[in-house]
Amino acid sequence: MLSTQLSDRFEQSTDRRWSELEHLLRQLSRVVILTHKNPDGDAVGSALGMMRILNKAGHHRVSVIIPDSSPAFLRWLPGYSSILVYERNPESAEKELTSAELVIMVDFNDPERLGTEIQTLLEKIAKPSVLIDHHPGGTGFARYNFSFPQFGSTAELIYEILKRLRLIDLLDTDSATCLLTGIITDTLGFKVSSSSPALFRTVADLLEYGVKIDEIFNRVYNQFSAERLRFTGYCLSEKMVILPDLQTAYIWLTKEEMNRFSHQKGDTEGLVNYPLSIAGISIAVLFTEQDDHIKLSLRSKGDLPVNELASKYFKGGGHLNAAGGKSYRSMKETLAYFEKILKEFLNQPKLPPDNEK
Ligand SMILES: [Mn+2]
Repeated sequence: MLSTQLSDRFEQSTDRRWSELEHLLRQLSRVVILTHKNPDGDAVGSALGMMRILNKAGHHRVSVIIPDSSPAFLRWLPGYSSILVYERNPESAEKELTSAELVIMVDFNDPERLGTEIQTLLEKIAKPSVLIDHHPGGTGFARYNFSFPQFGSTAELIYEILKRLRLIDLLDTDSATCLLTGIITDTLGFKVSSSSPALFRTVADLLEYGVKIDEIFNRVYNQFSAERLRFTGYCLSEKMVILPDLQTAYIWLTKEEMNRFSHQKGDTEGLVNYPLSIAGISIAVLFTEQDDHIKLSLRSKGDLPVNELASKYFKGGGHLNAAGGKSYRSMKETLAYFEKILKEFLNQPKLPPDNEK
């Protein structure tokens, strides 16, 4: 049965694609792994896990480039210190990309998520490129696209790909730690609906390599500063609006408020999940004021598709239960618009009856 389950996980792929990938990895040795901007645990964990395994394969020289810095709670990951941050060191990153023979992009499917500078550079150097991702609705912009939205994280997908490429024997404690961190952060600690039996088999396999799962949870989630916890308290007590009839709660924050709490990059991370712990709330949104727009982070429970809400009304997208979007209106107008379209959105006929209020 196990072999059936494995092949089912790649049902849309053809054998030819896999042999092409194997061939590429055999032929080309200088590899750069690239993530999206604002790299999260899945992006960084996937990139570092893959880097370590390809380096162990012997004939590769692999480096990881991230467009800008990642949150501090990821900087303990094995191999993190070798990462090149493009924003901080564009010359070295450009040199590395120019001399690469293969570019592997992980955890995104829209080239815009690289930022204009890296996008332009990639077009200029025109290297063979591989995309490994789990977001729905990709443009398939790489030369070889491995896009599997049925996976809850890129890290879980990479584990299956390594198995398929017969590289899984090269896994060790460090690479397994990186991949498991990616899985944990993208599944919100196995709390999303994509947490399949197959996922837990993968997690069990990773634990066989001596990964300390409690350490991952502590290092990722129990790293708040006192200021950040107070900021969270402020957001929940002063800035959370509850719309019980629409099963929705949202938090909105101005730049001034974020500055007042000596806000660090990443301090709003996870904030959007708190309202979902209220009984009867199925949609949570965080609105944060940026330089030229309002950023939306959306979360939902069950089968409420916040990615549709994001793409239809807020120039965004993402997963069923976790998505992002943008608004170029003022905060006040954005919130009014959101409340208006939310009613319309929840009244769409395909939602379950208890949401049709
Ligand atoms: Mn991901």
